[in-house]
Amino acid sequence: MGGGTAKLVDGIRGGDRVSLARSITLIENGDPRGEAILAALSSRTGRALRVGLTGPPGAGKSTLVRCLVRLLTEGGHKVGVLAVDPSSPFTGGALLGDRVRMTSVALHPNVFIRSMASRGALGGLAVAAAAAADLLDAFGRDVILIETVGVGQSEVDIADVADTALVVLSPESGDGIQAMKAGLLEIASVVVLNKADRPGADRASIDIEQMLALRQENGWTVPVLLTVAERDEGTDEVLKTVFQHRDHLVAEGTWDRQRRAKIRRRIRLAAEHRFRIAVLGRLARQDWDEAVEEVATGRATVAQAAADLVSHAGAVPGVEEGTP
Ligand SMILES: Nc1nc2c(ncn2[C@@H]2O[C@H](COP(=O)(O)OP(=O)(O)OP(=O)(O)O)[C@@H](O)[C@H]2O)c(=O)[nH]1
Ligand SMILES: [Mg+2]
Repeated sequence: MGGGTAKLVDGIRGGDRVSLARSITLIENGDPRGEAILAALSSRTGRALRVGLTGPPGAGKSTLVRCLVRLLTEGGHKVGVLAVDPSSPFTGGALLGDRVRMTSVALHPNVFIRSMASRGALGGLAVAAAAAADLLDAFGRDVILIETVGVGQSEVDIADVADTALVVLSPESGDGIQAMKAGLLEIASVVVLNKADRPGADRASIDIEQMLALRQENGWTVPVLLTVAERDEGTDEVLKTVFQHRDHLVAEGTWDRQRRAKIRRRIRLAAEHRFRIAVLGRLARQDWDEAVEEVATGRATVAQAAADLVSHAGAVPGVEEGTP
C-alpha cells in the first residue's frame, strides 16, 4: 500500500472526515487505491445498521432522511447518509437541491452526508454504494441511510445494500401501483406512505395494504406507515419500526443469514464484472468485426458468434489459469 493510501486508512480509523471523503471518491472512480483502503479496513466493517430508502422521485425520501437523521443524532447515534443518484451529475438538479436542504442536519459532527452519482465505479454504482457504506461503517457510523430513486429498472438494487428497505411512496399519481409494477413492494421491509396530508392518503394506504396482502418477510409482516415528513409527523414511528425490524431479524436468527445472502449477491456482482473484463478485455476490434460479419451474412447466429468470441478470448495464450 502506498503512503498516501495508508494515511487515508489511518485517517478513517482516527475519525478524519476528509480522509473518508477522499476514499469514497477513490471508490467512486474505480481507483484501485479505493479497494486497497477497503481491504485494510475490512475487519472494522459489518457493525452498522444499513437502512435503504427508495421510491419514486419526489415522494419525500430526502425529507424523511432529514427527519431520521435528526431523531438518530438526538438518540446519540452516529449517522452516515449516502444519496445515490444515477442521473448525470450535469443534470442532477435534484441532488443539488438535496444538498442545500440537507445542510441544516449536515453540520452536526455526528452526521456525514455524501452524494454519489459517478458511473465510473468498478461494477457500477451499486457496487460503489455498497463499498462506500462499508467505509462509513469502518468510520464508526452506527446507522447508515442510503437514499436511491426507485423507478422501474433501478441501477441500484437497494435490497443488496440495505438490511432494512424503506419504500417511500406518496398518495399521488398511483405510486402504489407503480411501485408494485416496479417490484418495489417485493423488496420493502417497511412501506412509508408519505404526504399523508394530501387528499387520497387513506385510500392509497388501503390499496397498498391490499397489494401487500400481509406480505411476510422472515415472519415479519411488512407494515404501511403514514407520515407527513415535511412536518415531521409519524417519523419517530418509522425509526422505531426500523429498529423493530432489526430486532426481529436478530431474534429470528435470520440476521446473519440475510447478511450473508446480500454478501453473496455483492460477490456475484463483482465476479460478473471481473469476468466481463477478463473475457471482453482480451478481444480485439478485429475479433468483433469478424463476429459481426458472420452474423450479418447468415453464417452464424448471435448466440454462436458470442460463444465463439468467449472461447476465443479464453484461448489467448498467456492467460493464467484460474485468475479471477
Ligand atoms: N405535502 C407534503 N409535501 C412533502 C412532504 N414531504 C416532503 N414534501 C415535499 O415534497 C417535495 C419532494 O421532497 P423530497 O424529500 O425532495 O423528495 P425525494 O423523494 O427525495 O425526491 P428525489 O430525491 O428528487 O427523488 C419537496 O418539495 C418536499 O417539501 C409531506 O409530507 N407533505
Ligand atoms: Mg431526494
